[in-house]
Amino acid sequence: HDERPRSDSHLLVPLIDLQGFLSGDPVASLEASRVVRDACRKHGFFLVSNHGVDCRLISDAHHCMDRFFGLTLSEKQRAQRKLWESHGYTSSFTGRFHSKLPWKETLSFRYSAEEGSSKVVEDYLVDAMGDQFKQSGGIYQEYCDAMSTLSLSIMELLGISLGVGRNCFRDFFEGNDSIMRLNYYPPCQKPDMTLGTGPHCDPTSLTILHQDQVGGLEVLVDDKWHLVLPHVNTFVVNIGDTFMALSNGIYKSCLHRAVVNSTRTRKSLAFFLCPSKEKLVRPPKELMETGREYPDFTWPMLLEFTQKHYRADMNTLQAFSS
Ligand code: AKG
Repeated sequence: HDERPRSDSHLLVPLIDLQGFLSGDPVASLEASRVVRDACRKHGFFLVSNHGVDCRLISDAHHCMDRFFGLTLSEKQRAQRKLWESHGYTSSFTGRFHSKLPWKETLSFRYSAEEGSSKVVEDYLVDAMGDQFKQSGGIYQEYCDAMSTLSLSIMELLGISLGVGRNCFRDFFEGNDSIMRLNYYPPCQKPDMTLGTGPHCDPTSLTILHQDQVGGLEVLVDDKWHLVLPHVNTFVVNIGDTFMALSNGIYKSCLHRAVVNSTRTRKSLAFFLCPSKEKLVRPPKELMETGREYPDFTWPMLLEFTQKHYRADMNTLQAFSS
């Protein structure tokens, strides 16, 4: 699906103003759940504004990325990701990897909303990078806390929109064990020859992405790539495979990718909501009246399958379920 040329159209992703929903306004909530339902049945992508996340925190999180990715390679490699781990630093530019790897550097870490894990992000960064990353660690800890809170509110909205009640999915993701990824895409002299992030569906449950103003996120809808234009102080939200299974296939997890450009570095912050490890992914019974699309599984089972068998031209969730 990564045929050239790059997309010249953009996707009309609905923008949901969350203010009314978050303050409990029933009319605004009904309208928001209707818009979410339409978008999630079609492609699983929508935007949220007035989400309650401090814009200062978002800009601090972007500045900390400049700080980390501006280090020398050997400094960044102190956090080098190990094979089969989802956490740590990766780079397409170290020469150790295959040239087909995407054109980017990433730093990923685990976030836990469980009691007693209130400093897991901060501790990880200080452990990997030393005390000079204490401040960045604190900022990413706060950012992930805000993402976890926002994703639980969005879970309420998804529950309402699917007619299973406000708390159904919210309760399921309390104590979530999630992943945060910082994506850093340097300019590329031949942007048409590569991709920043290759085409994939997120295996996780819900992604909350903040992209800077450069733009480059694309979604495949009706066999065509469409740009998702950046909006200030707005998050891109999308359904992942785990939530697609939880909704018994009613809500879609959709292929997306990121392209690069020849002049500007692009950055994005992706928070991937995941259930805690032992939770059984099984749709609520109201959504299974006409049968089941997928067997029960736990998130680590799907993660392991995706890491071992991922192919851009394959529907991972379907392959995992068959
Ligand atoms: C990912 O990190 O999985 C993405 O899809 C990133 C998309 C982007 O950078 O816009």
